[in-house]
Amino acid sequence: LQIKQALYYALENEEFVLFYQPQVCENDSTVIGYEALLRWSHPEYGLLTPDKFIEIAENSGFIIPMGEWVLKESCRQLKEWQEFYGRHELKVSVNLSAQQFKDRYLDDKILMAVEEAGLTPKHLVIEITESMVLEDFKGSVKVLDSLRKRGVEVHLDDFGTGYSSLNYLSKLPVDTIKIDKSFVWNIGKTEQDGAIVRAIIAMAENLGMKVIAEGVESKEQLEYLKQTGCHLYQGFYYSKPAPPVGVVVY
Ligand code: G
Ligand code: G
Ligand code: MN
Ligand code: NA
Repeated sequence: LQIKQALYYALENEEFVLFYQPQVCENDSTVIGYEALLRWSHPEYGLLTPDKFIEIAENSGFIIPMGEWVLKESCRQLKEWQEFYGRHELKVSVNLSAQQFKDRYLDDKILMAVEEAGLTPKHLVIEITESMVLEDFKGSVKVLDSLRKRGVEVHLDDFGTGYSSLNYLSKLPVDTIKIDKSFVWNIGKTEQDGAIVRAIIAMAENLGMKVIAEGVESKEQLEYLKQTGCHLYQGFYYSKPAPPVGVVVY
C-alpha cells in the first residue's frame, strides 16, 4: 500500500484523532480556548504525531481533505464543550499548512465547518506561520483580511524562528503572535534570551497584537512572562495535548 493511499484509507477508517491543548489567561486562570493537534492512531504503529506524516500529506495533496476534516471535527468538538460547560466564549485554534492556505476555497471551507457545527466564525482561530505568507505576501494579506472581516481570528505561530521581517509583520493582519517555545525555554538561562522575549512582547504591544507564550513548562517561566506583560500561555505547565476525554476546562 502506498503511503498516500494509506492516508486516504486512514481518513476513511477514522484513524485520525485530534488532541487538544488549553490556552490559559493568567489574569483569572481561565481557559480561553484549545489548540487542536492532529494525531494518527495507526493500527500497527500506534499514535503518530504530525512530524511523521504531515510532509507526505502536504506533498501528495492529501493535506486538503485532511485539513477539512480537522476543521470540521475541531468545530464539532468545540461546540460540544461550549454546550456542556456553558462556556460559549471558548475558541478552537487550528493549524493550517501552506497548501491549505493557498487553497482558493479556504474561505468557504472555514465558514462551512463553522456553520455546520452551529458556531460563529469568531469561535475559530487559524494558526499560520511566517513562511506561509512570504511567498505571496499581498495575496496572503487579502486572504487574512477577508477571514478577519468575517470574525475569524488569526494567530502567527512559531514566531521568531522564521524569516521574521519586522517590516512585513507590521503589515500582516494578525491578532496574536505566538512566541516560539525555544525562546520560552531559554528564560532564566541567559540574559539575551530574556531580552528576545521582552522585545517580542513590547513589539506586539506596539503593533496592537496579543501574545501567547508557547511551551510554558515551569513556574519560573510563567512568572517571568507575567512580569514582562504576557498574559496568555500554553504549555505542559498547564496541560499536555490530550484527547477530548482528558481535556481540562477551568
Ligand atoms: O503536538 P505536536 O507534535 O502535535 O505538533 C507538531 C506540529 O504539527 C506543529 O508544528 C503543528 O503546527 C503541526 N500540526 C498539528 N496539528 C496539525 C494539523 O491539524 N494540521 C497541520 N497542517 N499541522 C498540524
Ligand atoms: O508548531 P506548533 O506550535 O503548532 O506545535 C505545537 C507543538 O508544541 C506540539 O507538538 C505540542 O505538543 C508542543 N508543545 C506544546 N507545549 C509544550 C511544552 O510545554 N513543552 C514541549 N516540549 N512541547 C510542547
Ligand atoms: Mn500551532
Ligand atoms: Na509553535
